[in-house]
Amino acid sequence: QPGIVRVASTWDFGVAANQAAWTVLGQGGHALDAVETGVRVPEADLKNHSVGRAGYPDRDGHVSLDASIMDAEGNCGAVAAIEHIAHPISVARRVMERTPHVLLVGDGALQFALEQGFKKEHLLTPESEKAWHEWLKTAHYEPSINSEVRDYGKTNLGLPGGKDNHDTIGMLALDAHGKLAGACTTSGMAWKMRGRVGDSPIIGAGLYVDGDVGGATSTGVGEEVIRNAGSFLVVELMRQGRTPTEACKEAVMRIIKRRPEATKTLQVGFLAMNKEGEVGAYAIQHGFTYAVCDAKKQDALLPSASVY
Ligand code: SD4
Repeated sequence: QPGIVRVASTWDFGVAANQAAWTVLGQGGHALDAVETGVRVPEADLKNHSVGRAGYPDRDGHVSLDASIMDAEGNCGAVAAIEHIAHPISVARRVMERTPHVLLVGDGALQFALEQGFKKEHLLTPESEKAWHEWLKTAHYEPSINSEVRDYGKTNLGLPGGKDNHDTIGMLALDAHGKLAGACTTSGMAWKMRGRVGDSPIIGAGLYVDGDVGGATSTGVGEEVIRNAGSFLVVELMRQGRTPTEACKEAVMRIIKRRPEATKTLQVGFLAMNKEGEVGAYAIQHGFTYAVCDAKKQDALLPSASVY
């Protein structure tokens, strides 16, 4: 009997991204096409300062993007610190499908994208440039917990630091053929050091999919996720029998256990989907949200449970 067809993604802009993914999934299309189509929406959104075009730059003013994509068979591709390409997720997919490699970075990733026919563009918008000039006045790097507008009720928990610092999109989909796929794309932490790479393009950190078990993706301070091989950990915990929510919670607790003090004031959120299409999430801090779309819930936005 046919199983559930579903897509889930991080944060409130996941709603629009899911709807785009649903145009593929709802017609019996493939999960891999769905996640690529879905995350291209926030990549193109000029109001979103943490993904793709209009993403906030690094401290030297360069918009540098990270993205990864993975299917149920362990095929994967990623780009890191790529500049001037509006849809890094599509370059990541080309890395997966047209090279013998998994990850291309920086100038090499750009060269490959141009060879593949992607257009070289200026991605720093006047608004993002203005925000960067504002930031330069203090040049104080302190990731905010959640973007203010997305924080349910509390505003950055009264903590210092900039707003709109992060909000990556991670997306997981299960198609009518019973296949899972995932994608993750971001401009990374605003005002990061030049050359800094986060968790999003690191397979096993920001994204992991295993067709026998499920998939996971993450958002928040990538350094903490890389340190703990976060998304791989979530999938392995599901393999051991945890529900998606239990697995996300345990991975969050592992991150906190490693650095109890530092993690009091930073955000990491995980989103997971098992191969039955069950979805769960967990975050360190209050304020993480995720969007779920299937034939019944066309555009549900849900608050994640959290430690604080
Ligand atoms: C990073 N994890 O580059 C990304 C940023 C992010 O929500 O997720 N923001 O570390």
